[in-house]
Amino acid sequence: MKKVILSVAIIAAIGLTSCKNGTKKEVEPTTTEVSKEIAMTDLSFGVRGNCGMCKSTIEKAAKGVEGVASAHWNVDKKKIDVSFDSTKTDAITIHNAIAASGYDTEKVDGDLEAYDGLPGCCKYDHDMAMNQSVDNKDEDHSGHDH
Ligand SMILES: [Cu+2]
Repeated sequence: MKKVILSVAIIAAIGLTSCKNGTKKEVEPTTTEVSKEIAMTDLSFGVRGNCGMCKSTIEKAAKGVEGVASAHWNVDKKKIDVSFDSTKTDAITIHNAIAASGYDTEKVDGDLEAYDGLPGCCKYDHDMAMNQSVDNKDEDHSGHDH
């Protein structure tokens, strides 16, 4: 008789825990631990844009790609740094996502319809130099004395 009661109790306990799991959804931040174990690929490339609003649009577009862990666009350098899981996505997918939001990248021209929908301050110049390096020695020979 005790056995029966025990098994009923066990079943009830299982039922409760599984119910708990059902309502919990995927909010548990176990992914932070996992992402540390996955080898992340760091990538940076040029993206045109003007201001802080551009920054949030560009970064949102990049982060919208599954597998992208982080995205930081630099308004001065016109360049984005992304970190992504190369088993889930690749560079060109991220380029395309940013281009779809209306912004030119080094490899893909921004979608013109999306560009038209951008706020006035964000209508960047399509001839803007991107991926500007602060210590750019390529073209500038004024710095040295040979
Ligand atoms: Cu802007």
